[in-house]
Amino acid sequence: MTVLEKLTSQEAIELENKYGAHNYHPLPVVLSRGEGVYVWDAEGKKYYDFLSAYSAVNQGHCHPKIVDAMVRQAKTLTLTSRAFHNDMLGKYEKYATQLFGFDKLLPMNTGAEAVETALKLARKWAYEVKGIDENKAEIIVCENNFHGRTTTIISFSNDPVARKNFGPYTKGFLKIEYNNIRALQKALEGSKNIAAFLVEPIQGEAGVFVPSEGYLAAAKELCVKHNVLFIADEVQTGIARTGRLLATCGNCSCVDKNCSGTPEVKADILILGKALSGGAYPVSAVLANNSIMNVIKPGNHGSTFGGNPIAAAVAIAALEVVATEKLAINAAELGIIFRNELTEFSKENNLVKSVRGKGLLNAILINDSEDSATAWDICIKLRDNGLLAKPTHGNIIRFAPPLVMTKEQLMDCISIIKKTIAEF
Ligand code: IF1
Repeated sequence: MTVLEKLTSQEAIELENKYGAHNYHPLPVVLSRGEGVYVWDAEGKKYYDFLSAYSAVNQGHCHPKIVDAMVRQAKTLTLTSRAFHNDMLGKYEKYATQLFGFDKLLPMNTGAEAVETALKLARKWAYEVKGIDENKAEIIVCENNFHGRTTTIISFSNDPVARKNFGPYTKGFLKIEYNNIRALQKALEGSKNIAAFLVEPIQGEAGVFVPSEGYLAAAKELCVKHNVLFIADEVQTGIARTGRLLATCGNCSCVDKNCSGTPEVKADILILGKALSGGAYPVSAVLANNSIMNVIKPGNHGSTFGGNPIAAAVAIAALEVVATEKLAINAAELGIIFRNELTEFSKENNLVKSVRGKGLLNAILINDSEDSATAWDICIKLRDNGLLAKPTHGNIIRFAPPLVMTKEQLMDCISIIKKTIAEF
C-alpha cells in the first residue's frame, strides 16, 4: 500500500485502531480534504468544520497565503536548528513582538511546550529578579484548567483522566477557583513565594467558561500589587478567536481596529499557539518584555524545531491573514449572531440549557447529565447533517468554526444545528 493509495473511511479507521495508540476517541468521520470552512470525508461528503482543530484553523483550512508561504519556504530552507542563525526568525520575531506589543519572543512548537517555557521563565524571573529563595517558587493556576499534556502541566490539572497514573507530580503549584478574585487575593496574600498566576482568559476545554467582566483586569491588578507575573495562556483564545486579536488584548497598537478600546489586561507573559500558524504547522511562542525575557541566557532553554524558517514564514503569513481579512471583527459580529440565535432557540427547546462564549468560541450546555451520551449523539447527528462538532466534557458541545466564515454560511450552520437538536 503506497502512502498515496486512497482509503475508504472504514479502512482508515481500522488502520488507526490496529497501528495507532488509542489516545483519542474521535467522532467516526475520516477527513481527507479541507478548504476554508469546509472539510470533506474520504467518500467525498462535505461538512462545515465547527471545531477548527480546537481553534488552530482560525484562518480556514489550507489558506492559500499560508500554504504558499509554507511551500515556498519548504523549497528553500526547512530547518537550521538554532546552532546557526536563519534569515526568517528575526523577521518573524520583529513582526510578532510589534503586533502583540512585547519586547521579545521565544519561539517553540506546540502549545504545551510554550506553557512549559512560560513556567520556566516565570520561575527563573522569580529567583533572579524577584528574589524568591531557590526551589521555593509557587505558581497559581485555576481549577479545571487545561494547558497541555506534559507531566508538569498535568501535575496541576484536576482532570483525573488526564492525570491519573502519570505521577509522581511536579511540585510548586497552587490551585484556586477560576473567576474568583477573592481566591486569588487570598493565595497571593498567603505566600511570599508566588512567582506567577497562569490563567486561560476563557476556559476552553472546561466548557467555554467566560469569566465575569473585569475579572482578568482585577487579577492583573492584584498581580502587579504583589509583584507576581500574570501569564495569559491564549493558545486557544488568541489570534482573533474571541472577537479581538487577543482575549486579554491590552495592546492598542495591534491591527485589530475593531477593538472596543477598553483593553482588559496586558499579560506579563503571553502564550500563543494553534492559530499562530493557521493550523498549517506546529508553531507556538512565548512573548514578554526585556525585564522578564532577559533572564534567559544561552543554553537555558531551546528546541530543535523552535524558530525554524518554515514556522517563521507560516506564522508571518497566518498573522497577516488575520489583519487583512479582519478576522477579529468577523468573529465578534458572527459570534453575537450565533449566541442570539441559539439563545432564542433554547427558549423553545428544552435540550439546550444555555449558550455561552465570546467571538466564535462558543458552547451549548445540553440539558442532560454530564455522563449522558446525548451531546455525543447530537454530534453524530450533526455529522450526518453536514456539520462537525464535538462535545468537550459530557454535556457541553463546543462550536468554533473558522473565523473566515461568512454570515450566510453561519446562518446555514445555525439552521443545521437547530434542525438537528429539534430531532432529539
Ligand atoms: C488535546 C481544547 C484541550 C489549550 C490551551 C495549551 C494547550 C491547549 C488553552 C496545549 C491545547 C488542545 C489539545 C487537545 C485538545 C485541545 C483542547 F481545549 F483546545 F479543546 F485539550 F483542552 N493551552 N488544547 O487549549 O497546546 O500542546 O496541544 O499544542 O490534548 O486533547 P498543544
